Amino acid sequence: MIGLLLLIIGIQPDTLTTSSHDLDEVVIVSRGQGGKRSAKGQVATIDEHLQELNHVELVRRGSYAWEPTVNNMQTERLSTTIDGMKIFYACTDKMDPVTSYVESGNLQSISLNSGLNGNPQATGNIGGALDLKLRKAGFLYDHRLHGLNGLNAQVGYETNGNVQVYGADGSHSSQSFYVNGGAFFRHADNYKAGDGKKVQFSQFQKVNAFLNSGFKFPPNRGDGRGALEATFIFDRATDVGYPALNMDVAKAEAFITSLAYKHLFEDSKLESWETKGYYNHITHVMDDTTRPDVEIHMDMPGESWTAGAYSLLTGEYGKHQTQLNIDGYYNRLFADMTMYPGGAAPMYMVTWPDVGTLNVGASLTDNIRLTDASSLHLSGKLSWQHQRLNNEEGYKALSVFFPGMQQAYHQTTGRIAANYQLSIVNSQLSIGAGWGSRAPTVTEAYGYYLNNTFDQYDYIGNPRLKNESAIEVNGSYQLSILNFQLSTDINAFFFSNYIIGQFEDRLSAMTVGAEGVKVYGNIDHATIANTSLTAEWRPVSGLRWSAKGTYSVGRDDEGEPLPLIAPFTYQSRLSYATGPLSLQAEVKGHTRQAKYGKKYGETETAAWTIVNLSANYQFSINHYQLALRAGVENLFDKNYATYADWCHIPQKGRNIYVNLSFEI
Ligand SMILES: [Cu+2]
Repeated sequence: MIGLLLLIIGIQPDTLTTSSHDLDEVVIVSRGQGGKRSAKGQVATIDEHLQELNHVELVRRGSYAWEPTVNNMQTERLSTTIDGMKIFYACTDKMDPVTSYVESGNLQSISLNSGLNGNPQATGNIGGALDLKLRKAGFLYDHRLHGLNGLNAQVGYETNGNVQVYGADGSHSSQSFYVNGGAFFRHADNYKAGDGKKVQFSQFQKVNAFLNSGFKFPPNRGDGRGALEATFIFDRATDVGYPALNMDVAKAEAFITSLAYKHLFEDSKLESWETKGYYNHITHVMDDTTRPDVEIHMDMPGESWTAGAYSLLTGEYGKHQTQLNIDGYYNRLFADMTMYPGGAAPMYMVTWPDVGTLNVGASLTDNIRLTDASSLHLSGKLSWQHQRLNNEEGYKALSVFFPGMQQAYHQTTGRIAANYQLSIVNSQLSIGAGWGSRAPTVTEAYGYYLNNTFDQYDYIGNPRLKNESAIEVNGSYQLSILNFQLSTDINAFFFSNYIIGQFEDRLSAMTVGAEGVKVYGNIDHATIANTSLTAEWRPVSGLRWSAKGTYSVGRDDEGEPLPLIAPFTYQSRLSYATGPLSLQAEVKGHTRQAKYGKKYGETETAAWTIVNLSANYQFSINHYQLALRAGVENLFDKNYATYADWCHIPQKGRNIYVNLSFEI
C-alpha cells in the first residue's frame, strides 16, 4: 500500500520504460499491483522471481545461488547491476552470481533488457542486461502535514527441505525525508528429490539487512530540487551446500553501499540528473571439510572489491527522450588455493592473480516518438578498460604458459542497437538490430587451473584472447483480438571470436579425477538463436489461460551444438480469480535435449513435465492487510533434472509451501 502512495523521488528516470516497454521486461518483487510476479509472492527467492522473465533460465548447482542465463548466455555475456551499480562475483567456480547477494526484501523489481540494448550502466551485455531495482520508500509527493509510516512482515514455510523464511521491514516517509530498512532470514535443510532420496549438501542459510534513506533539499526558485539518497545492504550466506560441485561454501558475504545526489529540474527540457558513488566488497570462502572421502583437502577463498560512480542525465525535448550516462569503476579480484596432500607439504596457487580492472564508459539512449503509432529506440555505449595483474606469483605462474605476456592489458569495447516499433490497429510489430563486443572475463583471460565439474576439466585463462563480438537481429509480433492475444518473438546472435574452453593435450590436470586441461580460446564464429510463441485467452472475467513454448539453437564454428542451450520448453497456466481469492494450475517441462554439446562435455538430459498448483487469498483484519499464499510444486513427485541442472542434480520432489505476509 505504501508503494502506491509514494513515488520514489518524484519522477524516476525509470519512467522511460513507458515509452520502451516492449524492450524492457520487468518482474515485480515487492508488493503493489500488476506486473509479472512469482506465485510465491514476496517470500520467493530472487531466483524464483527471475524464473518469471521471458528469455531467462537458471543454471542450478544446488538449491541456492542459481546462475541466470539470458537468451541462453551465461554470466560472461550478461550485465548484472544493482540500481546501476557494478558488482562482481568472487568465486572462481561461479558459486555466487551477484543476484545471490541481495534478497527479495531489498528489491522493488528486476528489469531485463534482452540482447545488446542494455541499460545505461551495462557493459559487455551481449546476451542481455539485468538491473535489480532497490525498494526505496521514497518521498511523499502530496502535501500531507504528517509523515507516513509502514510496517511489513512475512513468514514462510516449505515442507521439502524444511525451508523457513522470516522477513520484516519498516518505513517512514515525509515530503523531504524517507528511511526504510529491514532484515531477512532464510534457512533450508537438504531437500528430497522425486524418488524421496535426500540430496546431500543442498542446505543453506542466509541473513540480509538493508537500509535506504533520502533527504530532499529545500526548493531553489525555478531551479528544481536536489535530493541525497543513501543505500546500505549487508548479505551473508553460511553453510551453503553445492551438490553438483566438489566443495561447499562456509561463508559468502557482501557489503554493498552507495550515496547519490539527484537533481530534479522544473520547467526545463532536463528531467533529472543523478550522480552516484558506490562501493561493494564480497568475501567468498569455500569449504570441503564436511565432505566424506576428500582425497586432498583444499582452502579456496576469493574476494572482490568494486568502487565506482556514474552520472546519468535524463531529458525530454520534442519527440526525443534521451539519457546520457558516464560511468567508471575499479574492480579487484583475487582468489587463491591451498591444497593439503596428506603427509606432504601444502601446495599454494594463485587462481585469480589480483586483477585490477579500471573501466570507463559513456552511453547515450534516445527514444524517438516518430508518429502516434511508431517509435525508434537507439542506444550505444563505448567503454575503455585497463587491467593489471597485481600479484607477482600469479603473473609468473601464468607467464610459464604464455611467455612474453604482459602484466597490464587494455581493451576497448562498445555496443550499438536500434529498435523500431509500430502499432497497427490490434497488432504490434518490433524489429531491431545491434552490434556489440565484450572483453574476456578475468577467469577467461587469467584464471589458473580452475576445475570445472561440468566437463571435468581444469581450465587455464588466456591473456592473448581477442574481444568477442556479436551481431544481433530480433523481431517480435503481437496480435490481440477481443480476449485473445498471440505473440511471437525471435532473436539471433552471430558471434565472431566466440570465447570457449579448448583442449590442450600438452598440459596435465592438477585436480584429482580431472580428465585434462582446457585453455580458453577464440573460435572464429558461433550462432545462438531463440524463438518463442505465447498465447493468452481470457474467455470470461477472472478466468485466464496462457501457454508458452520456446526453442533455441546454438552452434559453434564446426556446426556442433554449444553446451547449455535449452531444448524445446513449454509452460501452460490456467488461473481463476474471484474477489480476494485466486487459484492457479501450471504444467511445465522440456523435451529431451537431443542437440546437447557433446563436444564440450555435456551429456543428454531426458524430457520431463511437472504440475504446480497455487492459491492466493487477500484479506484484512483490523485494517491490517494480509496475504496468504499456499501451493504445491511438483505435485506428482516426479524425479527429474532440467538441461540447466549442473551435472544433472535432481530438482526438488513434491514441495508444499505456505506463506503469510502482512502490512500495517
Ligand atoms: Cu566458490
